[in-house]
Amino acid sequence: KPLRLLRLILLIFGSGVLSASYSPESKWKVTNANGSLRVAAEVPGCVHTALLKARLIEDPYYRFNDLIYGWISHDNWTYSTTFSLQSTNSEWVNLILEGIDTVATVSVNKVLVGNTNNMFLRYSFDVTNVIKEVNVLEIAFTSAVTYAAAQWNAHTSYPVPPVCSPPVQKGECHVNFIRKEQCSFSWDWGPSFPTQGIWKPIEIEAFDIFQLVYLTSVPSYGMFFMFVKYSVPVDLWWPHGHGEQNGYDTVINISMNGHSIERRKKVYFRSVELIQEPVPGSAGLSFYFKVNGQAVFIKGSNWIPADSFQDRVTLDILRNLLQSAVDANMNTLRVWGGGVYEQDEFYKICDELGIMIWQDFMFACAFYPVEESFLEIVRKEITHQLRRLKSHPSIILWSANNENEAAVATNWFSVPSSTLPIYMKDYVTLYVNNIRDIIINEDKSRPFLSSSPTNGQESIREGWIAKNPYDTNYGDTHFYNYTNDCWDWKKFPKTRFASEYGFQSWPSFSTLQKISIPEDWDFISSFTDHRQHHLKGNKEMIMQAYLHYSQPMSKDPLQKYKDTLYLTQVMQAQCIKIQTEFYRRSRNEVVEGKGHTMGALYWQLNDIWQAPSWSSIEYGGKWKMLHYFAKSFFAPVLPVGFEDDGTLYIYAISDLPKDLQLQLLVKVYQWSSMDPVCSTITESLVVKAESAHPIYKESVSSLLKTGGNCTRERCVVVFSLQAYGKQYGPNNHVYLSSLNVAEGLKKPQISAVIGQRKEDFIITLKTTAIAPYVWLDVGDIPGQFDTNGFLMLENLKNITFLPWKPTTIAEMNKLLQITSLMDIS
Ligand code: BMA
Repeated sequence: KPLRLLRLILLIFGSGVLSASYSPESKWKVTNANGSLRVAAEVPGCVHTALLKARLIEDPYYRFNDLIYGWISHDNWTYSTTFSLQSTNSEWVNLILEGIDTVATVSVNKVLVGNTNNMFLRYSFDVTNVIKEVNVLEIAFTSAVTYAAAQWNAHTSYPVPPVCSPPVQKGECHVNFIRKEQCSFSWDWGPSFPTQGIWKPIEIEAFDIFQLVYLTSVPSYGMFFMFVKYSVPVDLWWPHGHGEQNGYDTVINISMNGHSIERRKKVYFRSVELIQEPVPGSAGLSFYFKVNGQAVFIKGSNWIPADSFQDRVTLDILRNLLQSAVDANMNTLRVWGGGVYEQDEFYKICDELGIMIWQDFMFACAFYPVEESFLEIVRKEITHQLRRLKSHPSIILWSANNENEAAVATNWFSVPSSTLPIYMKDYVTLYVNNIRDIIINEDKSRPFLSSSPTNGQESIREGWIAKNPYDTNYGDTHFYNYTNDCWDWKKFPKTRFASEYGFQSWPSFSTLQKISIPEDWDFISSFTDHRQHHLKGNKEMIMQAYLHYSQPMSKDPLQKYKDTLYLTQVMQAQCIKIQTEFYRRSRNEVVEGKGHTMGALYWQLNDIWQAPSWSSIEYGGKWKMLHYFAKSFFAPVLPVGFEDDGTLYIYAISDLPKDLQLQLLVKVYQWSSMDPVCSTITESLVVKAESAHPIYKESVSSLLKTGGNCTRERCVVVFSLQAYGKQYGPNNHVYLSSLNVAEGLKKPQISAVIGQRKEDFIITLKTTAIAPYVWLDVGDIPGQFDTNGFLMLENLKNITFLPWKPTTIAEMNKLLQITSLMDIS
């Protein structure tokens, strides 16, 4: 037989790629178990989106529809299609399923060719002997919920909790028994939509001798790449803010017996190390990343799935969210372990934009079974995902799970303590003896962590499960506290690396309006309760907000509702600002044995639906106030102020590679006037490269004496870094009292004139008084302001709005609403 090559494949469906053999019959249908529902389906896609498209259901995100449509996930659906194939006399014909969600039997022409039970696996089934010219392909799903329960029931030796999601999440049970997006059974920010469907393309491939399944490279320089040794290149890949994202276009030719395959691939070179070494003056070990030999402060957030229905996560959505991360001066995202290994495009964009990825494996907040059958599919999953992803320079770390070391160490699920050793052993079996072993074999080019949070080396020393995985002297920490006053930075752990911390807020009215009706627009409503999946979440937000801001008092219920939404965003933005600035300024210091903080990843970047959550970006892409604040508190050069025992300190923070000579300008304002009562500028001082150092110290009482009749309640301190009249980094300020007791703040009249400059809009604001937290909102016109949520101290201020889709001044004028703090009391 002549030697013919490979994978000259018929892409039968998916991703809009149609082969010559595409025929009208290659359309999918999806049918429920009793045949009463039968609709056209798209591949990639899922049952929910097929039903929505067929108008058999409304928007699943609308009001309470997540509960109403629970039946969809409990039914068993079958996808079927007919496709024709050009006659092939190839030796082998495979059916390739890039992603099946999740439990299904696959048959071709009524012959069973394989089973699937792992959403994160690529399946290849041999169909050589069943394939004809015209074929019927059928993928019959079993409900993920039913399957998970059956697995749990079959596991009789001992329970593997958490069993069900907490009632407030209105979710399903036993998600840890199925290799599927863990948050699809509900989470504390997300609905329960345990989808069924074909979430990645399906292909047929025919070949005779060999096939190319994975083409991988590892981005470390000096490493072996394919068959060629590269010496250390000149142009390395750097994270955003630290250099260019250089890469090389390569052509790879693989030959065998005179036959060859050629592929093009972009390859990158960079090195990454996780440094855990003694820290002078501190017990424990450091925990920081060096990229290309340089220490990098990790700034960013945590990524969750961008939709419950993955087929709706388009390239545009990914690009927009990732660009928003970069625009907020982030250099890193953590792909959190309760979601999905993201699509190839996600990592490609991160490579291009220089966003470093802390990549979790998809295990979260649970104990997991370790039967051989479970381990076997996990091993396949890990191997597949490593081979798919390891070429990306953006991925700087593999981390085996989210919070499962902590779950075992501190017995989250209250199993009898006598049985804890079983779970500890299982933990090591899964994450160390299986997952870690595979990673070490497949990819030595980036560090591995067994969990997040973990104590790193110290956890290993303690047998992979530290007594306290939240130890601030080791590894990374997650920290949440909603009852402490978030303005009190002393309540935050001075950790080596903050990989999760956060506060909730509500999305804006324009986002909620799309999925609710007027009776829902009240902070005390069944809708408000329904969308809140974190126990006491709404109360906590309000309590935290009222510590420092006055309660919305409008007599108009709708206005009061909108004001409350606004206030939750103010609270969240301010809390995370204070906490993040604390982490950034702790970079170079060790105080009472604590410090040397080298990472701040707040929880969470994005949303899965329109609901209260910890996110800084709403479902749909709109930036919350926090995201605008992040742009400032993650700025490469930033002055940060805070009070300690009656003394005001200002630190200069710089992530730039070179020292700067700058002056610090400090102004004191009375709330009642836009003219500062005092203004001082320091001598030129050195702001050291890649560091955080104190540059100013003054007792608050003497500062207050410098101007007018200042008191803590009457005045505010504002500062910025300058050189020769040019400002470096954003303005910053310190409030000397809570704003609900501030004196002199007046209700400002803020007017706006909108002009256009090319595709941008310039909004000229004019205020009659100092205005804290000035918030510009243009409803659902998609786009971003250059700044928002700011403290307006000057009479006039120009704001730029960059629309993401063309719009007009008339539309902007119609929708623009301006709110500031004093409007709501
Ligand atoms: C962390 C995360 C998520 C969760 C978040 C907010 O622990 O890992 O599980 O959504 O807290 O509660």
